[in-house]
Amino acid sequence: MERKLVVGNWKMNGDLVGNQALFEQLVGRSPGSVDTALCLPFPYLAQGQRALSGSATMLGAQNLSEFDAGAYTGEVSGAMLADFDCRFVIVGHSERRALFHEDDLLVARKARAALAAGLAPIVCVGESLVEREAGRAEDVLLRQLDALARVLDGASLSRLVIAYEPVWAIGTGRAASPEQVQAILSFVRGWLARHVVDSRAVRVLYGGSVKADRAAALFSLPDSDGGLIGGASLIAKQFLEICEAAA
Ligand code: G2H
Repeated sequence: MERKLVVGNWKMNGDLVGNQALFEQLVGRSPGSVDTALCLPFPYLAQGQRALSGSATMLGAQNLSEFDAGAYTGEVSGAMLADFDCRFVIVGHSERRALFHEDDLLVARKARAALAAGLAPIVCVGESLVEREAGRAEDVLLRQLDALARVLDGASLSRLVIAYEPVWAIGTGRAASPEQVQAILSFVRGWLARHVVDSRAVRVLYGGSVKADRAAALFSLPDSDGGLIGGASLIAKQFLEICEAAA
């Protein structure tokens, strides 16, 4: 896709005062030629909705329930996120897969719930270090992607955003090399081409220790449509420089 997408994933960080300062430093400052979004913790969505209203930066969340409504204590539905003008929701982040036991099919059902609520799910896929070193990276990706195709039809798959996030490069400072990233982005593109009519319409992002100094090299890869940015999205200068690198 022509326009790159840069998404900040704040993870479980922030507070009302600090968020406000960050919004003031960010809003209206990202380049107009790049799509940007911030995925906030649930309690701060209302604050984000106010702060981002009228700006080009879109709002997102980091998780949602696979269910629509009902007796699911502690869950948050896609419709609730849409009520706060969320456009995106991260689904199946490796931290949720590893720490909260989300499996491939649950992730796919959450993606389906997001689409039903009119949200664009940013579905995270990626292999662990052990899996990579065993030469199984593509097998793992295939398993994660195939689960999506078991739950979603081609038209629904075409509305996903896919984020390749190698687990070994997340928050470790150990970013994957551009060659490693391109190899997997191309693999994901190949999978999409077999499942989606207009596979080029699907954005494929990279995430994992992206910092301003490496962003341009990653964004210029042939199969890159942008990035999912964790730690660096909490620092306005870093995040804006990353957005500039995508322009
Ligand atoms: C990967 C990424 C954003 P970070 O989790 O989702 O985080 O940039 O801190 O590695």
